[in-house]
Amino acid sequence: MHSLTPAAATLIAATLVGTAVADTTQLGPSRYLVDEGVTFSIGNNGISDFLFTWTDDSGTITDEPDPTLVLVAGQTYTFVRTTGFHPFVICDNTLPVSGTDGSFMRTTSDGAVIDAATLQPIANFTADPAPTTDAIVWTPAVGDVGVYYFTCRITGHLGMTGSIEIIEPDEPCLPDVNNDGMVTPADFSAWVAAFNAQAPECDQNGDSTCSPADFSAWVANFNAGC
Ligand SMILES: [Ca+2]
Ligand SMILES: [Ca+2]
Ligand SMILES: [Ca+2]
Ligand SMILES: [Cu+2]
Repeated sequence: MHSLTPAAATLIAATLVGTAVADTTQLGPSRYLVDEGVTFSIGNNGISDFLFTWTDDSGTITDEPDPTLVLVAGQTYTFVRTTGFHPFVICDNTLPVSGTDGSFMRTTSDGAVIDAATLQPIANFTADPAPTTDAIVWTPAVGDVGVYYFTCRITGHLGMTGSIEIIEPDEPCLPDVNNDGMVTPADFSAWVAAFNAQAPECDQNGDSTCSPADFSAWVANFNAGC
């Protein structure tokens, strides 16, 4: 059987340039892709906005007013209210709203309409205000892909509204052999280890076998990035 040494791996990896994969990507004004599960700490600005703060490998976003959150099915997101009043609820796309990213407005003051749009069971999709610790913990499934809204359950607080979009997960990132969320030269050593162990991660060309052909496939996948 062919075998590669870590020294050879280091030599080859030194010639490669990696691409980091962020957890939070700002897609536009008030629009954020958050592709790994995080905890959103949610304050508020009067009766105008919920203010979102979260931290991940990309850094910290602080007090973002009513962002549109693009979230990935299969990840677990936690929503915690950190200030008083203003129960935070997550609704489906039957909630009547107008506006766009960062400036959505609920267009109904009918509590029955809000409740009918709130995801079920309502108690699980309501984050009560502090000082409780009544977080929403949501792991949307692939079947949940679509558009949602969050809003304040207090009927007159129309401006405390924003959007959540659930998207399908990306294809697995093949060249990220060590599965640390980044494509770096360290993945070459990891690929060599997988090759020598005949581990599933060795297969970079999708033919379900681990062979020397997967070396050039790994290089191509690495250069393509994720
Ligand atoms: Ca607002
Ligand atoms: Ca990696
Ligand atoms: Ca293969
Ligand atoms: Cu409110």
